[in-house]
Amino acid sequence: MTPMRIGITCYPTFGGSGIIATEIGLELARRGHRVHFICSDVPGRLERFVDNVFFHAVEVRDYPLFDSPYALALASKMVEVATYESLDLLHVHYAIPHATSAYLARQILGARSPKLLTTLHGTDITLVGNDRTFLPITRFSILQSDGITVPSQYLKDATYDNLDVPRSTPIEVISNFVDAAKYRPASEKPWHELAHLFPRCKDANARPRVLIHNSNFRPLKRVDDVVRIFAEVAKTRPTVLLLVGDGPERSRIEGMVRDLGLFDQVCFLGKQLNFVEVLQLADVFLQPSETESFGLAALEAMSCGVPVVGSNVGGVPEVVTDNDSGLLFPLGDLPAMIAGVLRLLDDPALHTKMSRAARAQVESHFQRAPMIDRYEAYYRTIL
Ligand code: GMT
Repeated sequence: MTPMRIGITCYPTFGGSGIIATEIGLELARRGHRVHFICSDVPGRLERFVDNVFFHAVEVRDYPLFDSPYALALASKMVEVATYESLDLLHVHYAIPHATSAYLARQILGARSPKLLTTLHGTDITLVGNDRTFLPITRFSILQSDGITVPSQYLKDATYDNLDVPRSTPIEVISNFVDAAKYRPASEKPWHELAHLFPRCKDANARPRVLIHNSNFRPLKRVDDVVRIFAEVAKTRPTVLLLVGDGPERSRIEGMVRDLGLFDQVCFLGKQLNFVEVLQLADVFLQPSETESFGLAALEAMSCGVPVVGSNVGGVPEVVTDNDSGLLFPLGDLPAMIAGVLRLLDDPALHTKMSRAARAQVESHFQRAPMIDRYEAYYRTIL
């Protein structure tokens, strides 16, 4: 089949939307399509010098008179790349402002315009549901797209409900996915590989249990709940906590950990591009979020055979099956989450069962290749 020329725009962060956009682009390039990333910076997981992959930086300059908005710089860059590279399709991730910039670019390009696919990810919809500042422009830009995808049925419903999008508007649910060959369970969990992070637990014979959390440390991730769960569990079981990621809540959480006297048992790993080896060493992944359209971080943990304990919110139950690949509880129910972690730590048979179920669920429902097949087929339908 004819290779397509595709432009991809995403936030170049360590967040799930950037990871999914990058993985889609890399896999499409491996399949022979020409992929142009149009972003403000190189996405974290984008491998450089890959055949068929090109990167175009959106430059947001400082001017003395006016703020130079990213949305306009992006629209201009989209026009440039679409013209020079004869793009067939623009695939933008996260509606605000990417779908709006793409709309503007397409108005400028007129008949030469590429088609537009918008993938919604999470707060681009749920935030607009609560704070209507961007409602008209987001709703309009989404409706101007030739195709819309979401990673969960939950986000599809939220888009209809929160944005007042007519239910007759087609929205495809294409799940997020993981590279299950890379994110796989470790055959053993050698504690010595982590021991140096926790000087007080040097004794190789006394392997503590490992809890892990990975997020962008925004308030909705409720990282303080992660710490509270850990603090309670660590009172009676030798346990350490690994915190991956960084963001606005990091300093407050670090202060909280120190105030609770837990600093020796908690390691802040900061932003990590590749932490699969660390994930493989964990016993439980904690995700007490206020909301998640999907929860890609939990899926990566499941792929490594790490069961999830967290809140039963948003699209999470479409990813984690309660009592099978993890334990889900009402938002903020910390006593229940603590009891859930203790159950998993104290019952090795239950832990093994859930670990295997988590991995099996990834293998049967969340593999990369079938999801890219669906995106590829959807691109062709749109075109
Ligand atoms: O919308 C956000 O909060 C950011 C976004 C991101 O870039 O990670 O997260 C959303 O998209 C991810 C990828 O589809 C999902 O795994 C996250 O659950 C989702 N976040 C929220 O819904 C809060």
